[in-house]
Amino acid sequence: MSEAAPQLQPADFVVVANRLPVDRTTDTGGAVAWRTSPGGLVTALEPVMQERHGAWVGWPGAPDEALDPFDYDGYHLVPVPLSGQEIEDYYEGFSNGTLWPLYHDVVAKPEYHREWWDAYHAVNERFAEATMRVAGPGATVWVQDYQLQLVPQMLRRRRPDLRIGFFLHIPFPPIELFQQLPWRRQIIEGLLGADIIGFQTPGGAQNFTRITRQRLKLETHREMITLPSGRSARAKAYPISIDAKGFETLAQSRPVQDRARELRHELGDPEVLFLGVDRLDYTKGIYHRLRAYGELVAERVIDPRKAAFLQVATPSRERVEEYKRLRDDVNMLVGRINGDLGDLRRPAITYLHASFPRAELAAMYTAADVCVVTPLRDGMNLVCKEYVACRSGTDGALVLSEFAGAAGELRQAYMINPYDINSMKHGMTLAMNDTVQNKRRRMRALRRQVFTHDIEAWATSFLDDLAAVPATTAGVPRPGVGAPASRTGAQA
Ligand code: ADQ
Repeated sequence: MSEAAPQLQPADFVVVANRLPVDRTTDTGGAVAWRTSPGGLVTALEPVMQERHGAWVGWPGAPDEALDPFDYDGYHLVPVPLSGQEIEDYYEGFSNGTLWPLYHDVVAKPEYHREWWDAYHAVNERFAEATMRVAGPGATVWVQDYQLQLVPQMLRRRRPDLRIGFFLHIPFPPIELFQQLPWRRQIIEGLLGADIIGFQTPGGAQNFTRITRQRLKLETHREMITLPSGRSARAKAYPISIDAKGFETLAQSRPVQDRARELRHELGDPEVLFLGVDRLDYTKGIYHRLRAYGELVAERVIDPRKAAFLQVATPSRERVEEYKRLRDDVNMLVGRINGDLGDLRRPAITYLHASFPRAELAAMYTAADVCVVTPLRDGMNLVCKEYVACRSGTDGALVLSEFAGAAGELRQAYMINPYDINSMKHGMTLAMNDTVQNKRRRMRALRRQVFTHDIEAWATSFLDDLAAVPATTAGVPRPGVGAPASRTGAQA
């Protein structure tokens, strides 16, 4: 799929993300090629990339790999290399051992290490450098997620002509938690380098605005934050979504419909099929959910001869300690529940620790009567939206945690508090036993929301807002938050 392109033309639209949107494949003859990695972000941005002469800056996914930029599917890919040590310190360390738990309500304990921070800073500089080189005069740059929060400011210092957007895919925590971070001031100033800072929920945007007001003493008015230079930054919610139509079409296809029937059969043709689909992450509440289900089975509220629970979990961040522990805990819990409660014909819970192709996921969503989504905290959560998109028969029931960003939109779900095991048990029971009429009414409302607010609408609303930011003259420095903290008098 990829063609070599040594001559790199300046791009008018640049996406900057930790990972490139492609995976490397090697065929049987040893030839290397690149394949688009599945994901909503790529799907949504590809048309814009192709139209606007785009470039995507990101890490190719393997250590110590210095690759030249190349053309792919009508846009540029600009690989940023990371050493093995940087993967440990910047990615597994600061991104996933410090920021991830801190931003998810400290559901695991964040670790603060100066060498992790140093690597985070250095890698952010490298991303900013690579972006600066590929972005044409006055280009639009869209920086993605928590791994790259310093990039907006670093970029603005180097290239005041750029329009810079930033989107945070995970929650932004309340000030009471955020202020634990030894490098809190640098992170806030890093983000303020953007013209628009996008969050999943209004709550996240408000947390951020409040911090700039209270700790940096900046003036704010609703979404707008005025910087000492006079420039404004806007903190606003843009709830991300999925390619709803794409999922629906896939789910309605003959092979997926057949596979859904086959799946139910393989699971013993249960009367009720529960489903959980997650990355194996401690924020997703997998352990809590399975415990609640185990209790329902133990109490015979659910009869394991009539019901089945399919839980699939993609392996994730396996070198990070907390994730290894979770993997063991879930294995042990499933073993215990099945040992105590399953029978020869059917385990109470079928647990698959693996990643599946999109079509197989669509078959699972199609097959499941109840989808159980119970994060302790989640920026948005796309699984619940994918499930809804696949239910074109307007049947099925969604059990959803109040702590998922999606809860703000999917109000007709069976809402639960994942910290309250009784609430979870009640939600699952209600979803299972509710009248067909009620379920349909709820599902119709959920589907309306997901189909009218899909990934394309998300990207368009962010990019339209960014395009409306007053243009700057290429090459003429425009005032920014590049000012050191002392000049702003800021003390975060
Ligand atoms: P994630 O934490 O990865 O994303 P989520 O939004 O649920 O969480 O997305 C997971 C994706 O992985 C879904 O598209 C799902 O289909 C897929 N997936 C899950 N299990 C799988 C399996 N076993 N095999 C194959 N695919 C699987 C972060 C934030 C979220 C936010 C997204 C997007 O944590 O809150 O919604 O970014 O912004």
